[in-house]
Amino acid sequence: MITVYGEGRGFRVAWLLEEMGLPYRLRPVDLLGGADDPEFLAVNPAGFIPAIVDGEVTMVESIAILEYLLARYGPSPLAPHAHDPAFPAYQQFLHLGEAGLAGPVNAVVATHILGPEPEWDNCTTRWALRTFESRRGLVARQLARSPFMAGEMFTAADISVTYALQLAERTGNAVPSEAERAYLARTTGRAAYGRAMDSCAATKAWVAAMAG
Ligand SMILES: N[C@@H](CCC(=O)N[C@@H](CS)C(=O)NCC(=O)O)C(=O)O
Repeated sequence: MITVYGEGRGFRVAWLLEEMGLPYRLRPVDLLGGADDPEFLAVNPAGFIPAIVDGEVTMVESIAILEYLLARYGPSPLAPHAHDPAFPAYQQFLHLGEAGLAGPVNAVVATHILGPEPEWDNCTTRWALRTFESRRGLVARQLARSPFMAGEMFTAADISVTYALQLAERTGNAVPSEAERAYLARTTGRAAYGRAMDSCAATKAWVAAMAG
């Protein structure tokens, strides 16, 4: 049984596990509560989420975890083979979803959570948002060409990018374009997305609270 520690980007992991039909349990981690959590810190002494424990394997970094699960428990249509024409775009957008999109948004979100309001607008947060927007342009270009990041088929790259676009929208850092909205409807309309949302109680509560 795979244990997923923490939601946030752990949602990506839960979604993939649901897509692949692999059993898992979600172990909540309260990052903001500041509570001592020795069991979690023994898994990830760096104290960030998500982390997984799969038997002898302990891992962090959501995209690396997706790649691990696909490689160890695949093959899966969610990860095109290296010689598949969809592979380069798959690999690029799988990583761009974190390195180019969600990562920069993190700088803005963390500043808002941790810093006093007069410090929210600074050169680092402005840089982070410009970085996010420029990479978002690559997503827009891809959506003008194909329904999913790697082409005609839904892949783990869409799990990565969907999470990033949702993070930016939910934290008030982006308003989805019409093409992004249609894309998000395609990706989040999947049954596995709904099951992941059901198992990620904190994410579900956050989204419900936002919907009013
Ligand atoms: N690149 C990492 C980012 C992980 C990350 O920033 N996680 C956030 C919550 S989603 C977190 O734990 N922040 C608190 C911290 O970094 O101490 C990944 O994709 O897993």
